[in-house]
Amino acid sequence: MGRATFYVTTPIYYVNAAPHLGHAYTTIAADVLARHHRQRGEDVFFLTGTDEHGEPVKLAAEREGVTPAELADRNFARFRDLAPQLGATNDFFIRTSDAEHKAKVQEVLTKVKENGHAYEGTYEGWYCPRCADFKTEREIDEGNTCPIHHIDLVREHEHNWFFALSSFQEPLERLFADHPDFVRPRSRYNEALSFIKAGLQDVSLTRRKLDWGVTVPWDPDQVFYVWWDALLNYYTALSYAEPGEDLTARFWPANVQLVGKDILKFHTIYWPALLMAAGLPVPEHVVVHGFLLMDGEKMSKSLGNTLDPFEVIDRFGSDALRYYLLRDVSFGQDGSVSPGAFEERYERELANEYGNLASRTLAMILRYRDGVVPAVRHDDILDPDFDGLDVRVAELLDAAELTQALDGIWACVRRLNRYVEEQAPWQLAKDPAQAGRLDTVLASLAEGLRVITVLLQPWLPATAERLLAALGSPDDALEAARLGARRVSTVQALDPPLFPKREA
Ligand code: ME8
Repeated sequence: MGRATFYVTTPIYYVNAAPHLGHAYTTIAADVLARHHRQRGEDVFFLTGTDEHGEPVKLAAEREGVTPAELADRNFARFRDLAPQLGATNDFFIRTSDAEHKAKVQEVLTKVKENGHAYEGTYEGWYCPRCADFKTEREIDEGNTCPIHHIDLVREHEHNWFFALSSFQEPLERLFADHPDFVRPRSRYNEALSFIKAGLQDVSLTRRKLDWGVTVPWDPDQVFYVWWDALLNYYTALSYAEPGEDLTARFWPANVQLVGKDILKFHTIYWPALLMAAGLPVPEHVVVHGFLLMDGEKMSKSLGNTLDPFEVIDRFGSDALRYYLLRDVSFGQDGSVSPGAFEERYERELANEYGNLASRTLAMILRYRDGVVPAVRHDDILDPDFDGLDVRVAELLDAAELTQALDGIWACVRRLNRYVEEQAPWQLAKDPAQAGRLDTVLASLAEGLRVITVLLQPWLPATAERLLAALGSPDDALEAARLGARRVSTVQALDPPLFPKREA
């Protein structure tokens, strides 16, 4: 049997403006999962990219006086470059303007039509051009406004091809019944299911009014409705991401598709229905996270109150940003973020709790044992906290509990700090009769630090690489994340420290 595979995706971001912290958030979360599954030795594929078609991009281009293609070319690069700056290890970056993507979209959607799920009809209803969303009655705010963008909805009347979404009512209900973890967390599963239960209406498959998109092969005056084109990226990318190799059979269906709650309907309802219509398997899990809030409002390009992730990374490094976002905002929920809260966590947790623990541990081993870690077994007193931690972290990440998993590891960072205070190695060092005890304490600190650092690697990859190197034990596989699983022999000092003090 081959290695287990793991395919994780982020939404593809609209190129109508520059990336902001909200986009960084999803990409970081996906990267944590990708890195964790690589630590398990799995064959991982991690996809992100840009959504370049449709009204959101076309309207933004008009406002800026450029063509949609020019706007896309300018902005896609900023999303592409953001990923590595976040420390994200995506295996491919898809653009929906890629010729291979467009051809594959045409192929799949033609199949949907051949399978009898498309028909011609007239759409009449409310539409949000920013969401590119045909709103149902229950998704409309007072005065016919968009609940996400707070702008007036447009009354659309157009003759299109339709996708027979309503005929997937029963198959979707069955999917949800058979796979209670198809959508995570549970509250989002319930939200999606109640949307289905309220009765599904057919949706436009194509748009006649728009020319910025993938041409409909059987009706070349039209383009496909941008959401179908966009959703299919998760599938099309596999066919051309690797030159000369089609990865579809290896990685489809996706294991985890991460999305923000704003696009729940598309990913938990439209997307599985489309795949069924095309005769393709549906993803294993759609994981829906909440919004990062600033001053209580959703941060978004159209609201204009964005916080620049590039700036945060410049000052504090990407690990600090990754840590802060996943620690401070309980994954799945909405949560406020602020520069003040960021700086506080940086100081108290990263610099003092973890950074100092690392510096002290290495400094004491250097001072008291010339940098050689005593070859003795770790202190049993740590076992209750460390035993099974690797398994708990893996289980929590399997359940998309990214914050809880991090919290669990952090409890052990704090445990080691208490251990230092309790054992007071600087006192033991004064008494030659306590040399054996000091050996145990130093070996336990080095080993504990190594284990938590391996476990923290998905959140703090650059830090983990540095610290594991300083500990002389670079192996960051998950199976190394147990006390005694690897030997730390000699250590080196860390200069500069892991999380240096910054000016406020
Ligand atoms: O919706 N908090 O693109 P988009 C947390 N192109 N996450 C946020 C966020 C916030 N304040 N703001 C944005 C689109 N996000 C479509 C998707 S997929 C086939 C097509 C993240 O540029 C979150 O993941 O508006 C959200 O779902 C996504 O960015 C929306 O990005």
